[in-house]
Amino acid sequence: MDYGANRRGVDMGPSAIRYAGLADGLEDAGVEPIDAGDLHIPRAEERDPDAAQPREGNAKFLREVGDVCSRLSEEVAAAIDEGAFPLVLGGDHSVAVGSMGGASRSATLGAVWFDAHADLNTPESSPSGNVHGMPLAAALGRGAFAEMEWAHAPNLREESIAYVGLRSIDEREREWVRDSEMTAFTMADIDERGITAVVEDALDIATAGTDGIHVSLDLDWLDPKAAPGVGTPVRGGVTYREAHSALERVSTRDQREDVVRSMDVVEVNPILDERNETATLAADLTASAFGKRIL
Ligand code: B3U
Ligand code: MN
Ligand code: MN
Repeated sequence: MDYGANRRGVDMGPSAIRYAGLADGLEDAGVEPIDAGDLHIPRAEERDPDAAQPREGNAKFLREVGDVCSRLSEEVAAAIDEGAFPLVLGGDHSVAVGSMGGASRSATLGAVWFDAHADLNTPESSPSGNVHGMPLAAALGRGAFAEMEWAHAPNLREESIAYVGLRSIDEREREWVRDSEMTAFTMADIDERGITAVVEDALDIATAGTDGIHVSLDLDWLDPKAAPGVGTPVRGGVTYREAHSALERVSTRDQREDVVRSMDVVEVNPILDERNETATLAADLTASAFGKRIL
């Protein structure tokens, strides 16, 4: 879906990622992929973005996002119950509310958030009204989301959330991240300490005291040179190699400790992409996260 994004087109992300060879990459990683297909998403043109506004603030297509996330949450919870691993392809980042809602239903959950942005706006604070800038606030039930049952991820632990690669943050978000129990590793931390050490720390934080973790990969985490096909590119992101290294760390940890419960890969926008490069990168990084290696 693209209800939560600032630019149209991320709804085509899943097709592009599939076309780029996701299933083959997962098989190379030793995984048996089952494609559960797409959730039905009514066309945005037929909907009024302002039909269900919160009492205060602005959140476009809130009803539609809520409806999709409720259905997604059911699917994710059912997949986990069946012993499968839910890999959710966005779509814009608001789908993560459904992923984390489903994954935290029967387990305490931490999260590693690979993103340029903090995604902690509430409808009251959002400068854009785009829900893709709000999924963590929604899942934590902050601000206007407190009253929305679909938004709240029941057992997501704030102190077990770690950002990796943060570099674009709004004023209110900055205060909230500082005041929160979350841990933020910014691009400056990666510059200083290297991607490997930072990702290991993020995994330590997310796994400590939780039953498992959600991994959320927003493609705008990468530098726009490596991932041009995103709606809100921000210069100064991680490189192609750093990104692979990071997701390889995730899989190594998971192979050792079986900690990853769910993952989403979001914000690939084929309209803005160059020859499906960003979708291909998304597929390759996902394969790395599931254990695909060079040798
Ligand atoms: N923080 C801004 C920009 C943004 C957040 N996430 C994305 N863009 N992709 C906002 O609109 O909330
Ligand atoms: Mn995001
Ligand atoms: Mn982002």
